[in-house]
Amino acid sequence: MKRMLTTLLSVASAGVLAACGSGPAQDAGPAGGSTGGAITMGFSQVGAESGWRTANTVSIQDAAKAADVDLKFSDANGEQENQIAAIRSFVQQGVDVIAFSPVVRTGWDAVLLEAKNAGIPVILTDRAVDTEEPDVYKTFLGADFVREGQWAGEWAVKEFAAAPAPVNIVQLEGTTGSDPALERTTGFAEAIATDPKLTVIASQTGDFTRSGGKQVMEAFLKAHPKIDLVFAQNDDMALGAVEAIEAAGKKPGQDIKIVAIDATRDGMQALADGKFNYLVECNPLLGPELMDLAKKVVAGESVPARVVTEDQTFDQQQAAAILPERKY
Ligand code: GYE
Repeated sequence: MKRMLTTLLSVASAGVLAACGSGPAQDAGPAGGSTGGAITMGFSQVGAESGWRTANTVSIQDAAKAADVDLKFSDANGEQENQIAAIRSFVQQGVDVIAFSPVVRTGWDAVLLEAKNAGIPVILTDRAVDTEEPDVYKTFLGADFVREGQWAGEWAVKEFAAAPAPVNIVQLEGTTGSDPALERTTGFAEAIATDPKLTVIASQTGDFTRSGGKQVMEAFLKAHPKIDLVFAQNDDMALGAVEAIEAAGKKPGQDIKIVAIDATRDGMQALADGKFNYLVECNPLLGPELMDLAKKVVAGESVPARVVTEDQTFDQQQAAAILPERKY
């Protein structure tokens, strides 16, 4: 399947836009919560699988209040069918705009067409979908996941430049079929292909959770006597891997190196402590920019078809320096 949006129309930095205005101080709460405001947004969140996700949810709820957006927030607990049901209910309620972070990339055509036929604009937040249907969403706000994977791979190539062959890598993948898992795998593979000495000897999903990362890493440690590097597709799985490596009597960051993606506070702490070796950031603070795009879409203004967030990378020294001011 071909991804519908290929044009990069604008680059914007999420999380830096200051939201203004003061909405009612009610809690958006879990499923069905409502803040009362100028426009109504139905938002379907993936779940609460990671530190990144929690920071993302807080950002969206806070930004809705600040922007006077009446937010109907629904948590899908990692299930696509829950997201489809939530979106259907937003259509029935006649919200002004629907936003969602799709748990996986495929299987959205029917519900996206229902929203389109009801005249309700949709904004993809954080993750993309695969669809052949035209005009079923207005914009996609989120990071460049291929680039994130490439950054992790480029660091690995440099880090092991002088090491003897082979360099054995194990990969902890995110949720199977999700946009970030697919694209981070692609980007990482592309980058390490520049040095044939680096090989991914095992790759399995840890579902973006700490317990998943720990379990998979325990199995990898049993099956593979020589592991040089863990590439974890998010911080939580890398933190789970740290637990598994320590339980096996080895030193994470030294005996087995770790590169991960997200750069949340817990990840940054592990990097500053020398348990991780490198982090690629994925900014979860999408709320202010999402509210801004939603207001424009509802007002009939044109918005870029793709809004890419800006991310950076951190080594151990940079992590120690930035930690005191890291908010998420
Ligand atoms: O990296 C991971 C989360 O979609 C970018 O989902 C997001 C990813 C993030 O569970 O921690």
